Amino acid sequence: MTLSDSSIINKNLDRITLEAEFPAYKSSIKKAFEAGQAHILDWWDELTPTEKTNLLNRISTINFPLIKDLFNDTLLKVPQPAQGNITPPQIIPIPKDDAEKKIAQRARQIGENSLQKGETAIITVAGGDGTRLGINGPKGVFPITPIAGKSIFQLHAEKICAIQKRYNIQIPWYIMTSENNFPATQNYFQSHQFFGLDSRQVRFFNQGMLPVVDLQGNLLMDSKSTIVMSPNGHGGIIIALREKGILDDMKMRGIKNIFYHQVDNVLIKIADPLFIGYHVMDGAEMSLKVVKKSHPEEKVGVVVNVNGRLHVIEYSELSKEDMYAKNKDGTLKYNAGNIAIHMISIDFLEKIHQMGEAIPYHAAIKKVPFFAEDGSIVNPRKNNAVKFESFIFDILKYVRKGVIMEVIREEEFSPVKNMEGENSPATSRQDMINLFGRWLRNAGFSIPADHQGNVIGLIEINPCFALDEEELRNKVDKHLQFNGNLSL
Ligand code: UD2
Repeated sequence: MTLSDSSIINKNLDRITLEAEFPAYKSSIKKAFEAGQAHILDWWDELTPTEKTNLLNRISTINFPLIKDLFNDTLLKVPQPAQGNITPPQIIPIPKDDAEKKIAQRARQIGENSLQKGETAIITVAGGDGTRLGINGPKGVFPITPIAGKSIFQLHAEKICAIQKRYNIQIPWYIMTSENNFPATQNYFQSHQFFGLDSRQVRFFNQGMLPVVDLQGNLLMDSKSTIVMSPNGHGGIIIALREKGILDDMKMRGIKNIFYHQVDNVLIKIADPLFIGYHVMDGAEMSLKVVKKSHPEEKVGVVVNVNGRLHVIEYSELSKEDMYAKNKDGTLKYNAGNIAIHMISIDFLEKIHQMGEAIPYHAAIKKVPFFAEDGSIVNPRKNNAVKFESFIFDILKYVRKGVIMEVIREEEFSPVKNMEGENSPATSRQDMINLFGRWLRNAGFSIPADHQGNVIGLIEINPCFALDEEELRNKVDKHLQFNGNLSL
């Protein structure tokens, strides 16, 4: 069935009968029909009463006109590159000389004070489906540490434990999940006693879901009674924070700023006092950490100014010309890679809520299995579907003051995205080992490396033993010998 407005679902049932039978769902049924999506009821006669109710409940959550607009706006129009005068932004560099180091020291102190006053909460966005990694379930449960095989979630939790111990505080940790991975995420934490954290400090909340459509704009089904739904992008956090009462919860706890990060970065310096400090020191609304791009086509957005306002141009939306544009010295012109680590002030979030402005959606064309008319499940070989996602960094256009801080990739950024190759579990493990190897070398130990600079052997340092190089230097046994396998 196509997008034409049909009033007959099948030979036994029409819209009027259906609305009469389920008056509570009358307006939703009407909207589905008006949007030309009546095919989602094609198997109505074959459904059990529970399946029927579930399907109607799902239909009632769908904003059909929005989906139609998104399809028409984002897919039928050629994507427009960012309009206006694009310039590289001002960035706080990695401190080199004494003057820069002094400023950094001051920022760190301010960040530590803010942490000690309990003004910072952590938000981990973990609602993505992790399709590129090819796993079934939350990405955060993926075993990642080089020797103990601890999960990404455990690694984050242990870093939080360590920070809490260092500053004698408790940091509220909010984890955004989606309908698809909420139960598995929550059960995972419960069955592991929250990895030593207080269960009351960890709160899960769901982001919204949107239906997935085919290339003609028809909603896809994955069974006779279920519509294919997908998380609405990490920008969905803006609405979810308000709707799920998270912002109120934060305000009640005296939180002023959020440390925001993506679940998949295993080198994340959670609640980094230096970053918090720069953000607080400048009275910033939203701040970003960036790294120099590793190569022009690296899959990270670039942070730029557009007409003087901060902006991230996503890698998929950056023109080839801008991607390869160079400065006179041969470096990339747009080189500030967004690693999706932000500080966001609560006041700024409130301002956005008050403005009531919608964040735009971006369309992603993907391969999505679906339930076909003949009742079979089709696993398409070509792209067949459109998912709509909003991005957190699109709120940057409302930012009046933001800080961009450059960090060293090898110390802070190694995401697990793909099963193999770049940004895979193998590269993330090696990046962790290499980081620990550098800490040990700087503490005076001999750690062998191959010609690419990769440590030969395995090293794992529990964040509770040492959260950083300095702590390691103070705690490590001076007589330690590295024999190729070291757990601390
Ligand atoms: C993201 C950034 C990119 C760069 C890169 C760094 C976007 C659109 N692009 O690219 O600029 O910073 O990360 O690693 O963000 N998530 C949700 N809900 C959703 C979708 C995603 O919580 O509906 C989470 C997901 O669990 C993950 C994070 O957002 O933690 C990033 O998602 P992704 O891996 O799809 O983003 P990616 O790699 O395309």
